[in-house]
This record gives sequence, structure tokens and C-alpha cells, in this order.
Amino acid sequence: MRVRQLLTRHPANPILRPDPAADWECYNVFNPAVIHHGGLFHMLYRAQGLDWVSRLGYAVSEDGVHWNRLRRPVFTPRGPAEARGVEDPRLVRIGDTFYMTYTGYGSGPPGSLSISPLFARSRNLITWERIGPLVRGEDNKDHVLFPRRIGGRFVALHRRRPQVWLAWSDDLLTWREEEMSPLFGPRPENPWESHKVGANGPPIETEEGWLMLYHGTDESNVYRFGVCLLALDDPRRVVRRPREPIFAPQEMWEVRGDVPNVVFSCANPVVDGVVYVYYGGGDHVIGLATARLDDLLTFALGG
Ligand code: BMA
Repeated sequence: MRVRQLLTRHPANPILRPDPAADWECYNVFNPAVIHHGGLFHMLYRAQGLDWVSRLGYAVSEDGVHWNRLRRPVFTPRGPAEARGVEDPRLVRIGDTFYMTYTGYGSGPPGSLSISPLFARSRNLITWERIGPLVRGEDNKDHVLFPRRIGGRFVALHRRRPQVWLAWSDDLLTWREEEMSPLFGPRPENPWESHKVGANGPPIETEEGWLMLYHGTDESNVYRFGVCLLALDDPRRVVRRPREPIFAPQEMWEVRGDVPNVVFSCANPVVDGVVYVYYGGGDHVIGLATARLDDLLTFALGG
């Protein structure tokens, strides 16, 4: 399948690899959250080591390409809902607080404590306070907050398989079922996103609407990225959704890796008009691909 690759891979890829000398991150580093704040790129990345449990490491960078990491993880599993790991962080900053959404991989059978969409907050990205879940007792992940309140309320995308949903809350603690609604689902006529879809990083605010990067999978579990536009004042409305994907696995470390044919992104910070898309390649290493925000917007608008 031909894919117009709107994102340009950075020549230094992969920009972060497992550290063979560290027990907690010697197997895989992938699916990072990245936020640009105070002139620096800050990364929380998912790491797996000798025990296969996912923990979150912290790294910092001036240019978004070369990273310095802390020696110890900054966020480690706690309690039964996280017994097998904390996964796929996504970050926003609202007011003076950083909010992280992450998946708890628990010890129960599917449908109980197996997968939980969780929230935590921090003032400094290193010390974290847990807030709680978006819902309990269902397979729900790929949740991410909009980077500001809308109509005074927190808004989150989340994924009730196979669809992307939207949810509203006053305080991040209470999420009412009647304030959740499906946003969009797989398109059977579009093979690349015919199986399931889920949000990537936080939606990007533009004059044309919320630019949302998302992933779709096909029947063979190949991951690709697509883009759509949601109405600025009411993100329950999908304004545009091009049929073509914008990114697909291609490099050796994307088509092979620990899980083949996976590009999986939880972060798309915008710095000086450039969208930095960070992604896990093959659930094994971290890559960076970029595009001008204007070009992504033009594509989303169908230009
Ligand atoms: C999904 C995600 C990711 C992972 C991907 C591919 O379910 O939760 O953690 O990168 O599978 O294995």
C-alpha cells in the first residue's frame, strides 16, 4: 500500500534505545510522552527490563534529538491495577500543573483490572501524584487530555475498542457515563484503519480546529497514523478526516523490533511551527519524525 509520508524521519533515528547496562530499561524503550516547556524538551518514556514490567523513565533535551536520561525510573507501578506495568504516557500542562494520562496494566483477567485508563499530576515531571481512573472494569486506553479546558471543563479522548470516545470532567476525578460519547471509529472501506483506531498525542489547537493525530490498524495489526480536525468550540464534531494515512512503518526498526510493524505515538509537541512526532518503533526503540504544522493542516483540510 502506497502511503504519502507527510512526516519526515530524523536522520539520527532511532533517537533513544534500550540501555543494556540498566536492569529496568535493557529490553525496550518506546511510546514516550514529550512536552516542550521552559525551552527544553522533557520526555517520559516507557521502559521494559529484565522483568518485562513497564516503568517510566525521564529524559531531557535542548534540541529534541539528543537526550540525557535519569538513571532511575520516575514512575513505577503501584497496586493491583498497575501490577504488570505503567504504559504509554501522554502529557499536557494546564495552568502550572503537568497532567499525565497512562495505561495501568494490571493483574486481573480481561475486563476487570487488566487495562485501566489512569491519571496523575505533577509540578516538576519527576514526582507524581496519582489521581484515579477515567473508568473502571473495561478495556479502555489511548486516553489523552486536551491541552486546555473547553467551556471550563477538562476534556479527554479515550478508546472504547474499536472506537475513539470523548469524555468531560470538572475535576478529573468524576467522569460521568452520560457525558461520554463516541467520536469516530474504524472505516471498513479504508483498509489501513479498518480494525481499530486510537488517539496519538494531545490534540493541537489551530485556527481551523483541533488537529488530532491518531493511529489505525489493519487486519494484520500494522499501525499507521492518520489526522483529522475537530471543531474548536465543540470537539464532539469531526470537521475533516482525510482517507489517506500520513505515516506507516518502513525502517527496519519499525517493521521488525519486539512487535513488528508498529509505529505508536503518544506525543506531538509543536515548537516554532514544527510538529515533533515521537513514536515507538516496533515496541523497541524511539523515533522522531517532523512536519510543518501548516503542511499537516493543509493536508487535513484536503488541500
Ligand atoms: C497497543 C498499545 C501499545 C503498543 C501497541 C503495539 O495496544 O497499547 O502499547 O505499542 O499495542 O504493540
